[in-house]
Amino acid sequence: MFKITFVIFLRILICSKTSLSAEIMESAKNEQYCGEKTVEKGFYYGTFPEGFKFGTATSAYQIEGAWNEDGKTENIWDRLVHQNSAVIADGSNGDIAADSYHKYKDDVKILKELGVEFYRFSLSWTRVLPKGDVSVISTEGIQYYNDLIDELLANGIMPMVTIYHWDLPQSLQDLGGWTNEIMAEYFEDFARVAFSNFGDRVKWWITLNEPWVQSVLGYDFGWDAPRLNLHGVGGYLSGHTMLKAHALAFHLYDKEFRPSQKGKIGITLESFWMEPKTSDPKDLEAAERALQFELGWFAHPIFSKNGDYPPLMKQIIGENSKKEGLKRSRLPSLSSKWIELLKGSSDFFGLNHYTSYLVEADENGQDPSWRRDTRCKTSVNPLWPETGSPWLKVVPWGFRKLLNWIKKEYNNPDVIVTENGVSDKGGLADKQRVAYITEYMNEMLKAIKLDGCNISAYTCWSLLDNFEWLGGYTQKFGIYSVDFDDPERRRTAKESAKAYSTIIKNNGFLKCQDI
Ligand code: GBH
Repeated sequence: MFKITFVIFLRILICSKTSLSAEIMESAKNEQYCGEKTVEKGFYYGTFPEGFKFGTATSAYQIEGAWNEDGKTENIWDRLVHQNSAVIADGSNGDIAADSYHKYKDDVKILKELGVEFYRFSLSWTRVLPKGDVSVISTEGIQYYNDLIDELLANGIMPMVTIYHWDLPQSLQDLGGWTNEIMAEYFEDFARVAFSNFGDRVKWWITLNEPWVQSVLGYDFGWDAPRLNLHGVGGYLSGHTMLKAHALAFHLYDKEFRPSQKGKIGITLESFWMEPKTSDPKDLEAAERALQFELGWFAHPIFSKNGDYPPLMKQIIGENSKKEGLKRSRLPSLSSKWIELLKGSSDFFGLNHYTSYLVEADENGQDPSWRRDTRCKTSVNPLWPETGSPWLKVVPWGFRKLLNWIKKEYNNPDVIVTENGVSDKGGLADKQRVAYITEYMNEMLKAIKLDGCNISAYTCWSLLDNFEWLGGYTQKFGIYSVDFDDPERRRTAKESAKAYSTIIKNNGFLKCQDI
């Protein structure tokens, strides 16, 4: 009783800024008398669990530039931007981008200034393997990543390396890219080169970034590179190969490298939160279908108890294929060997999350396609704040719901949020990004503290303004701006960088500082 009264007394004292001796202030801070475990007006004041890690991320094609330097050859994004610049919002490309190939020391400097514990970046496949296969290993390519990794470690920042973030060698695309199952083995070979050259210092590996995006946008919608309109077929083939590629790399690491290198390896999947548009059971089912067709497609084989593709996907695509007069499902089947290899093949659940959609049932889809198979239509609530990207609205509560769905669906896996962030049109006073990061991180904190979700790290996308794929340089995601008119590509902290730094320093949200 006395203790509680004392705590309340302290809280009143501190929060009303009554002068206290520095000593008491310090002890109050340490013991978190500033309001741990209180939710006020929907905001949770409290701190992240001990050991929780904060980082920030980029990807090779989006920041490196030096697209043809030191022996690097063409990848599928180089090909797309050079042959078809009209599909990029500002007709731009990643030829120079943030020039991180030459400016990586500047990147490490700002990472240090931010106070993050880790940095997630990706390897450019053709920079390391100019022929796509292992017949040539580029000394300069290996040197670049060695230098970056060493510079990070010298500054106390842990590298988290994504082996593949969408930039397949064009030479391998010419063999069919991810629709050709042999790609799984080429990927395994590339992963071996990565583990043997960098694994002595890299303890956090991500095999693939967002296989759903690469498969559906690249091989079904025909938007992103390689921009193939293989509706209803290409995306499923690509996803199938990417799953196998992941499993091969995981087991390669697990058997041959983990015993000596002792790191962790997993996959990064992306998902929107899918909110039923109405309480009509048809829309509830539609929202569940949408989640299974996006996240479940890749998560079910790896993280569920039974493995394999989600039963719902197998059933729907199988039925549709039959109706179309096909002999077999457009969704290839996983043999029991692959089901076993995939099951449990990830040390953590890497999650990229940005926004939410409203989902309703839709039976009017046209040609065989991923979209029609889902029998869903998505929309947004006009009240959700807009951002610099048409597809991205600010819906913080969707993050918490998604984290809870993952907890329930996959038995509360260890989730690492490998991307979360927002775009605008530029400027250093990025108030909307400050609010977005604060609110999304707060929903994540609620998922941990109030819902018992297992989440051990958070990664803000992105460290830098960069080449936003089809959006070119028109959509800025950085917490640091990059002056793309300056040959030096000077980096400057935005307000969001400072806000993120403060959250990291406080390990969460302390009430007193806001009052
Ligand atoms: C991430 O994907 C990527 O990993 C990262 O490279 C990227 O910079 C970041 O998002 C921000 O976009 O405009 O209609 O073509 C997140 C999932 C899926 C979001 C594809 C953008 C394109 C929609 N992305 N989507 S559209």
